[in-house]
Amino acid sequence: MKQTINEIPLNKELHDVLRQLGIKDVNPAYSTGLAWGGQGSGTTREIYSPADGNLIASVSMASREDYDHVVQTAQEAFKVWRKVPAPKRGEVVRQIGLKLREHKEALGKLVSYEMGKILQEGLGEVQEMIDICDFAVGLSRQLHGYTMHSERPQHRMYEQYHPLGIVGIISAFNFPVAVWSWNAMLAGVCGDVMIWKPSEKTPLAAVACQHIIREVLAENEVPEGVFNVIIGDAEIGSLMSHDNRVALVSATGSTRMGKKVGEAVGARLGKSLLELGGNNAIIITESADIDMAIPAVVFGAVGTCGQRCTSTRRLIIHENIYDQVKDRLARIYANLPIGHPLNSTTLVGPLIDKAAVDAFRDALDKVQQEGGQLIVGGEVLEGRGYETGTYVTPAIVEADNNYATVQEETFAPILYLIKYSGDIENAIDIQNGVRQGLSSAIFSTNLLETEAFLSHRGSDCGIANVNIGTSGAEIGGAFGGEKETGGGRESGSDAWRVYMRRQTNTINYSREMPLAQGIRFDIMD
Ligand code: UN1
Repeated sequence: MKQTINEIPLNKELHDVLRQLGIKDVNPAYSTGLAWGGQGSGTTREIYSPADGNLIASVSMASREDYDHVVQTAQEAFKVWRKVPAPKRGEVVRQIGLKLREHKEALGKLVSYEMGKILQEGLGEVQEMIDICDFAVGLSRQLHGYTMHSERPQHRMYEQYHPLGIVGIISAFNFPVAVWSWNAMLAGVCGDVMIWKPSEKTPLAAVACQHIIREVLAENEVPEGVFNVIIGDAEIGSLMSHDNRVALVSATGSTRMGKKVGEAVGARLGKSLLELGGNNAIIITESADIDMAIPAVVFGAVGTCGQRCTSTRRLIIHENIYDQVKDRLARIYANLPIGHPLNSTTLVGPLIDKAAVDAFRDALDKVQQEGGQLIVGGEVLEGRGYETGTYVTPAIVEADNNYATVQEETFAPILYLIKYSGDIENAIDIQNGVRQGLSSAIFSTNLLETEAFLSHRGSDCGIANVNIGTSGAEIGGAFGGEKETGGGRESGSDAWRVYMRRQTNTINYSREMPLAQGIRFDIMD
């Protein structure tokens, strides 16, 4: 049964938001660009807002048959899309960027309401989509390879990049739309076709994006199935990972999930792009401008309620300024405005669900058993406005980097304070002393310290910032990390290359047939 948005108990403003986004009924199992459908696997999933507990939508979960149908539609679309010149594909992405500008407010609100991040961050996420569209448009005229000089006379060599085919995109709840767009807009100009499996916790934002894109596809007579979305659980992710028809699987989420995807894709020698857990630290040295460091730390640690993969989880502070930093942070944390994410004065919204609250509480219990000292926060809020049980007070804990709890990524607002003494090398050792390697930062006004942090003996992360926090990267740089973070790079720089296959071409325009390496192979003819 299809459910129309009029049947959903939402306030008028959110009805208007869904209408503006073109959503009239909300339970498709999949969309292949121009068609919505799917019987689903028989199960529906109800989506409740973590902000106020209201039912936003129920969506059908895709079945194996639905999945196959989407793959076949994508395969057909690829035959056409790959023939469209890249700058013309860029033109379609340019129009998607324009539509996103039109719908920025509405989509930002939906992201905020469905996921729980504050409106400012919801809008920022849509801005990130607009930015990657602009980036991809420029890129559509720059998908270039090198040319080389051949060792043989009247020969030339060059390399070119061709589209891969189907790109599977598995995205996480915390960035329900932006991380998909990093992949989809680049892969789109590269000539690939996309199958997007959004998090089953935030499918509605994905449905909204598909509505926005659908208009652009129709206006440009782009075939059904260039951009596809499929709503399903882990089984769909697993089908994609094992499926030879899916050339690249780009997955964002936990290290546990990424290992499964990486293993399955690796076993069939497919390509994967993994953006997994982080355990990001900021080092504050004795020479730091503390007035600059404090707001960066607070945004990094409590922004998105600590649910970014780039969230600041560890603060490594020089012993001479440790108490000063600790006291200032504790004062700020005691007064953080925590509440409904669409309320403009709120800085901290809810966690995504009760399971996240349990993980938050468990980590705090464990770290205290290990010897950690809770300085502030750690409560689950109750009472008016907090009826969902998903609102918590961000916590600060004094801890040791070697505690098992500190070594884990807990997707919640817990900031571990770690004291260091001596020189910068000690701080860097602590910073690198975890299994994850996504983002890192140093606050220092001493060039010797900042350069040590950036040197080959410095941070081992994919992102290393100076006098900027760990989160909130711009789309222009390559985004991703080392070690258990998975090694993938998405978004800016030359990350586009992973969405294409590279081909080396050697062309002989002489009338001779010389072999490379001077090999003589004289046949009798
Ligand atoms: C993520 O949390 O998966 O750098 C992505 C940032 C954002 C993207 C985060 N631009 O925090």
